[in-house]
Amino acid sequence: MTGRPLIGVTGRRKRGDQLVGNIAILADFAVDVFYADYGRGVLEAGGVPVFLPIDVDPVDFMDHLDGVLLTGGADIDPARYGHESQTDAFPPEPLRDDHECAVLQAAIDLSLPTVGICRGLQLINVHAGGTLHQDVPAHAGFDHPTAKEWHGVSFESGSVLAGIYTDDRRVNSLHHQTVDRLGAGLRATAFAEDASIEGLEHESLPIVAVQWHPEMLPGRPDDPLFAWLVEAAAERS
Ligand SMILES: [Mn+2]
Repeated sequence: MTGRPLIGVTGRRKRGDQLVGNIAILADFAVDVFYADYGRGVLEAGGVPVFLPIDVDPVDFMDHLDGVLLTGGADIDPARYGHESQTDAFPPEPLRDDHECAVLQAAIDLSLPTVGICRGLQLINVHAGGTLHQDVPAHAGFDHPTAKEWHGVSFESGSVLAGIYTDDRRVNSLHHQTVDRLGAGLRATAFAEDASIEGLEHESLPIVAVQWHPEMLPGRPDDPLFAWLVEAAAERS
C-alpha cells in the first residue's frame, strides 16, 4: 500500500490499424488508448492514475477508487441529448459514451471526487440532462500549439473553480463543442471572453470540470485542478 489516492482515468477504444506501425495481422484487434499526460498530472499531484478498462462494468472497480478523471476525446452522440447530429468532424464513440456515463453515475452514487476535462466537461453536462452547441469554430484551436494559452477565462466569484484557480487566466482551447443548456444540479462557473462556458461544477457533489486542457500546459505539475482532485480523493480515502 502506498497510501496515494487512486484516480480512475478514462480512455478510448481504437482498432489495431489505427495505430501507426502496428502489424497488419493485428488490424482488427481492439486497443484501448490513454493519453499519458492525464496520468502524469495525477501523479505529479500525488495520486496514482488507474487506466479504466472500457469492457469492465464500473460497478466492479469504482469502490476501489478514490477519485475519477473524465478525459478528452470524440464528440458525444447528440442523440444522448435528443438532437440530430450537425457535424461529423469527430464521430461519436457510443461504447465510450456508455462506459463513461456508467463511470460518472457510479462516481455520483459514491460521492467520489470527479474532474472532467474537455469532453469530460461535456459528458458531465449531457449526463445531467444538458445540451451542447455542436460546432463552435472560435474555440477549435487545432492549428495552435497545444500549450498556447490564447483565450482568457474568468471565474464566478465564490465558486469552487474560483477557489481552485484564484485568478482569471489564459488557457489553451482544443474543443469545437461547448455547453448550451446546463444540466440539472450544475453551475457554470468559468467563462471565456465570448461568454462560452469554460468551467462548471455540481451544486452539492465534488464534481468540477474545465473545457481547456491543463494536462497539456507547461504548468501541469503545479496545476491546482489536479491538486484539488487528488486532495479531495485523499480526504475521502
Ligand atoms: Mn475554449
